[in-house]
Amino acid sequence: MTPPKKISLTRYLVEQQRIDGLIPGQLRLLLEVVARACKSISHAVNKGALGGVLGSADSENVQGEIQKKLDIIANEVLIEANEWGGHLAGMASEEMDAIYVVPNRYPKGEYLLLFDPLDGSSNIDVNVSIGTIFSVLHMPEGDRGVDEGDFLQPGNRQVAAGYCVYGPQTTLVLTVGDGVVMFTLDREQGSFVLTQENVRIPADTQEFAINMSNMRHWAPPVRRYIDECLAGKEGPRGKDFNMRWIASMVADVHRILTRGGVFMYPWDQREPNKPGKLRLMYEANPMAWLIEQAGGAATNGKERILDIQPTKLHERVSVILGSKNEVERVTSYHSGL
Ligand code: P6P
Repeated sequence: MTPPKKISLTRYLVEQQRIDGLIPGQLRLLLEVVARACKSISHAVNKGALGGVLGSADSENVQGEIQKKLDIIANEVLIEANEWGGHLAGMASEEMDAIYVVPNRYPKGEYLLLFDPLDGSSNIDVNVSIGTIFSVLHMPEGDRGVDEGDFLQPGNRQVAAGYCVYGPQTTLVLTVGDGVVMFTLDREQGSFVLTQENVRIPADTQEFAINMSNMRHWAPPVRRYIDECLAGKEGPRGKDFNMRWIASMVADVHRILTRGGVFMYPWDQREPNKPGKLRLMYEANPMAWLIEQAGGAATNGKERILDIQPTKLHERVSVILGSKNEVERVTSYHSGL
């Protein structure tokens, strides 16, 4: 029997560009450069202690979080890989306070790239899956220089979004608005190979993901939803639920894209002025688009995440995403239904 045809990321993007025009040449170049950067990050992550890349970098990022060495390495890899290609006007990263404008020594392109270079950093030193999350926007019209305001577009304006999860496999997950596809890194060939097309999330689930240690701080609608799940088949849901919490959004979202579920990092009263822990521009927006493109839903408890108009580059948001019927139930509890 002839082996199944291996379709590389490059071939997939070229064929998609030819078929539906959703991937103009510059965007195809951007996605291939990001994928190559993720391969380099995967290599560094896989080396772990052997590469001297574990542990803290003894510095803080704009979020006030202690940076891991790999956070900084991943950020530098993405910047260096993307700045010279002529496809970008600028970049924004969880690890950098200000935007990164492509230096004048390189040509500027029409796209903006936003990323969390290494999400789930608390898992790096304990060998648990982590990942890179990225979002692509179009530079607004006008031939003036790029500034932070150009990045402040709602998630429904993304032209591409994805992540690369560094786990037992290194898997790149991508949408350009025509569904979700997955590519697994073939380390022998050094290329991403198409391993899943038309990813779909079941509308119902029996699996929720939330950090239960924050239970006493949750708002009543979240507490009600989780209490009902915990009540199991004797309770109002009439079925038992399972719980997962990897504390790495990329890994939790990958599980949901693979078998369904609901992921929640809601507002809580620990820091009432913060809408949530996760960042809108380079965590919630790309993940929300992937989830919706796979048939799921993503809200902040009150509105669709992709419709939120950002006001600050590093603003945070409450996140409820995954199987559509569960997300709609949690959201309905927030409106008192
Ligand atoms: P906690 C990782 O730091 C992250 O930003 C997400 O990837 C993850 O879902 C969340 O924070 C984990 O937060 O409070 O459970 O450590």
